[in-house]
Amino acid sequence: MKTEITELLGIRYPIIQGGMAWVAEHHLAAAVSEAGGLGLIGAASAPGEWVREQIRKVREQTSRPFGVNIMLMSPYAGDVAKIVAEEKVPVVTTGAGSPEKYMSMWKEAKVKVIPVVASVALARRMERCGADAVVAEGMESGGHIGESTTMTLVPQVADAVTVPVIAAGGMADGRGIAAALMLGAQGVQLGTCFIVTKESQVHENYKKCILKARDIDTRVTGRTTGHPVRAIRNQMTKEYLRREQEGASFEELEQLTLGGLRKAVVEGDVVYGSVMSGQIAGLVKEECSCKELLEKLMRETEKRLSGER
Ligand code: TUI
Repeated sequence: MKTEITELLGIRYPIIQGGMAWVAEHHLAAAVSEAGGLGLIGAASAPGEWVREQIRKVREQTSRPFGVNIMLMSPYAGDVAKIVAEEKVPVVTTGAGSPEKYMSMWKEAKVKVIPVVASVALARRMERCGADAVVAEGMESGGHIGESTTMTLVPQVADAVTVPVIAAGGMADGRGIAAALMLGAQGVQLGTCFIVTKESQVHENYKKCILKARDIDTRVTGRTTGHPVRAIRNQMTKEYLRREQEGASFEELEQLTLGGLRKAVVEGDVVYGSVMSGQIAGLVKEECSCKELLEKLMRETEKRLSGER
């Protein structure tokens, strides 16, 4: 399938794998890129040299385009931004802020820049400062989220900018992808369904948690602190929401989630850890390889787009 995104990025399918913290490492990113999507390394809060190593490992496994996602709240965001330019990574995506100050450095290195936005205002600002595309991410997504849903955000962003829009949040099959294309997107970014792939290195407990989740099993913590985060409900989200309602301080709440994602992804503590996931987890029912997943998604999408049910 050809879209403005497949042409811009030089990939076979208009599907990007989200830059999920702790989850999106070189095995997953390389598998997605090798299978025809765009794999991303999630830099999250990792130091620059860890990211450089991951970039080199992806390059050992595939010659296809891939990217790095920079979480702009990270203390290492500036270091990672520089390494992305030095290593001439084909694509950079950013989250949790505005990447304006790095833009000229990336442009000079011919890195394609795709900021993740949760509002029309930021999408417009990103286009003005030279973004090649934007990811419009709805609050159905896992992890750090904005206020708008994918259904409302994508068409409004698509009307507001001329660069291609990639939809994110709430999709895990061909119906969702076809719907996003109908809303004006030229591609999609998926996260939750890649967590359970064979190539994903996350702890087995984390995968099981996603596979058995139902439609109503995610919760959003941190709405009062200004850092809303969506994860599968467990003892941690229960306690967090109770303390949040009692008016606990930012510092107290922070203590509850500190290192929680690592605890869930690496140690498999899905009771007290942070099992970040999108609302679509209820639709994710089987573990398969990235290649199988991408092929199934595209088959389903083409079928829906041709009007078949
Ligand atoms: O960034 C994400 N998702 C994430 S980051 C993350 S790591 C983390 N771990 C623990 C606590 C908090 C974060 C986990 N998931 N998605 C992209 C995204 N960006 N969603 C929302 C935004 C966003 C929000 C506000 C982007 C820009 C913004 O305002 C920028 C500005 O300056 O106006």
